[in-house]
Amino acid sequence: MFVDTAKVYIKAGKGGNGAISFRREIYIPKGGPDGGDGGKGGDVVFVASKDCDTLIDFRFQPKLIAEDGKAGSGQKSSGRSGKDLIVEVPIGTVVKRGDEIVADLTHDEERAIVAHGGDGGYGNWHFRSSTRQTPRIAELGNPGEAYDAELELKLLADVGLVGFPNAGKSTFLSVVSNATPEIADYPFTTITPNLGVAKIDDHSILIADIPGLIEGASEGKGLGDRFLRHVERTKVLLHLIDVYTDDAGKAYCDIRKELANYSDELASRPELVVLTKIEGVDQEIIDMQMGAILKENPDAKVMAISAVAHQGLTEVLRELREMMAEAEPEVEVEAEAEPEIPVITLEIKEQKHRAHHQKYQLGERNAIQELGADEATETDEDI
Ligand SMILES: Nc1nc2c(ncn2[C@@H]2O[C@H](COP(=O)(O)OP(=O)(O)OP(=O)(O)O)[C@@H](O)[C@H]2O)c(=O)[nH]1
Ligand SMILES: [Mg+2]
Repeated sequence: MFVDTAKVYIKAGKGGNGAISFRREIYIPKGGPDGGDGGKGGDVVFVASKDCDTLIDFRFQPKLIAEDGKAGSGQKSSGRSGKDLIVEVPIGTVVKRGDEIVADLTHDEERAIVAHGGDGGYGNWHFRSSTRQTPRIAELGNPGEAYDAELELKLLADVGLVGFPNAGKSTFLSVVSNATPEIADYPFTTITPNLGVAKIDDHSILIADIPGLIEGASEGKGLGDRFLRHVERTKVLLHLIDVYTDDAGKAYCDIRKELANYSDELASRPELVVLTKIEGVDQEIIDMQMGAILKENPDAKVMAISAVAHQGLTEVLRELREMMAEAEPEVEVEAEAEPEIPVITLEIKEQKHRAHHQKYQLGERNAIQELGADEATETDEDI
């Protein structure tokens, strides 16, 4: 089953608590504080994978929770960090938190942290100072990010096929590409999108075939217009019209109206209009239907093909290729710049340390309150 939306709960791990502990060793009656820091909570990380093509798994696993960090312990031991939760998603997955887009994974193996784990708390070893030799305070770990997310799959293709049911969209895809979509002489044969790669003049064109649209699709008629999400990100639309239709001009306008109702952006996408099934049809009829389309839109680019007789296909692919290049001029790829290496100087470390001390200069009572005394991890180690 092809599933292109899912709702999931995402939660990163909580940071481990810092420990309150004091050194207890024979011959050292008053050992100093030695409570270690808590470990960082695990992140929730999404990775796009070409081996994954629907969001169906998330319907069965709606909670994605990364591991918490472990608490610190005595002898300045830091707690172990929580493991990141790595989740594979299809290429083209958009992660939304309300209206905010948290991630949009468009390439194979692209990664995004969709929820950050909380930092671990400092152990009491961090809070020693000349005036406070027995700090009975430690920090709690921070909670990890958590939210309800909406996942949406929007296929990434160069060309999107639109048109009425039976216009010949899947047939076109099957003859120009490696795809093997279902084809039949009844409307709504295609109920889930198909992708195929066509080759033309040493270039590849990724084409998306979606279910047919009908008048009123934007109000839910037929299969509705929700599949248009899969052509939303294409560079060019290929609008197919059956040459046997009564009035190609009206057919053209009906589909244009549905595209406009879906989004202005989609309606303004470069479009190639193509009459299909022209083998065995008089040139007069073809000209008449082309004229009817041009009457509605004098700027329309109109061509004619027969997928069955392999007529006009190369010309259409070449035109699509040119339109794609115009839509997105190819940029010469520059050598990748050296990634900037973050430099942490001793000075920055010192500043961090000082900031922490200042925070707790308020006095032990405040700090303990902040910790919630009973929540602290207390370790006494006797040897
Ligand atoms: N004669 C002729 N028939 C064609 C041609 N292309 C497609 N057909 C026929 O038209 C019918 C519909 O073709 P499909 O490719 O399934 O049409 P579609 O646009 O994908 O239809 P939906 O998936 O229902 O939206 C089938 O019976 C095809 O065999 C063509 O070039 N010539
Ligand atoms: Mg089809």
